[in-house]
Amino acid sequence: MSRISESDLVINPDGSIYHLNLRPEDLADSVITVGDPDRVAEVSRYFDSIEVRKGKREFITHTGYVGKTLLSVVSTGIGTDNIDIVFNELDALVNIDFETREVKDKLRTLDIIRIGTSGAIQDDLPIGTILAASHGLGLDTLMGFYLAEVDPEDARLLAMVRQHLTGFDAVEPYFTAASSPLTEKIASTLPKGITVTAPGFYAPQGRKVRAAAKFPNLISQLNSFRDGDLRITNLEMETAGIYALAKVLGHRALSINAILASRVKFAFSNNPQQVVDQAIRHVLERI
Ligand code: R1P
Repeated sequence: MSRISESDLVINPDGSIYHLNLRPEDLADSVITVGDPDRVAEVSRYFDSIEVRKGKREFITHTGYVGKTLLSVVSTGIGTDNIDIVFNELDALVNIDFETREVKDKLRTLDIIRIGTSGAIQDDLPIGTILAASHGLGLDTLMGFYLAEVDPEDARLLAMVRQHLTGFDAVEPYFTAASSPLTEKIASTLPKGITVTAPGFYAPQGRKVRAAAKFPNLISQLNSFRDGDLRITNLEMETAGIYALAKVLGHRALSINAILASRVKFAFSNNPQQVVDQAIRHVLERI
C-alpha cells in the first residue's frame, strides 16, 4: 500500500482531519448530513445522548445515540464543493489509517443520509412534501474531476436527459441513483423523483432576480422530462455530488428533501422550520 502524503491528506496536530476537525473515533457508521450548521442541533436534540460535539468553519458534528444506534450528524454548508471536502474526509476517517497514512485492508461502508431543503418543480408536489431523491442529476462540475464507473441504467437515463435538455451547454451533467437498501429502509413511503443539483441558487436554479439568465426556460425543460413514471421533481445544491462521490468511495447514500418552495407556483413555505422538523423525525424514526 502506498503512503498518502501530508499535503494530500492533511491531519491536524491533534490527530483530527483537516476541515471536519474529527478524529476517527468521533464518527459513527450512520451519518446524517445537513446543509445548515444550525440544523445539526435540530437533529441531535432528538438523540438520547450526545457523545461528541466538534466542528470548524461550517462543518459542525454531533455524534450520539438514538436508542442503541450511534449516529453522527454533520453540516456540510452549501454546495458540491463542500461535499467534496466532507465526503473525502468522512471516508478518510473510516478507511485510512491515520498513523501509517495507508488505506486500510478492510474498507468500511458508511450509510449517509442528507436531510436538506429544496424547491419542487412539479405542481402536484406541494410545499411541505418530504421527497426522496431517486437519483441525483448534477449540473455542477464536481464529477468532472473524478474517475467514476457509471451504471448502465444511470448512463441510459443521463443520455435521455441530455437529449431532452436541448441547448443546455453550460456543463457536462452527471447522474447517479440513490442507494437501494437505504431507499427501502428510509423512503419506502415517500414520493420520489430525480433531484437536480445546481451550482448556484439563482440563475443555476432558473431564478430571475436582476441578472439575466442564459437558460430562462430551465424549469420547464427539466420538469417536462419523463421516462415512464420517472420525472425530475426538485432542485437543490448537494444531492448529485453526494450520490456520485458516495458511489466512488463505496458508501451508501440517500437524500431526503424538505420541500420549502414551489418553483412552479412561485411560493415559499410559511413555516419552513416545521417542514424540516418533519423530515428530521421521518429519518430518525427509520434509521
Ligand atoms: C440553499 O439555500 C441551500 O438549501 C438547500 C440547498 O441544497 C442549499 O444547500 O439545502 P440545505 O437546506 O440542506 O442547505
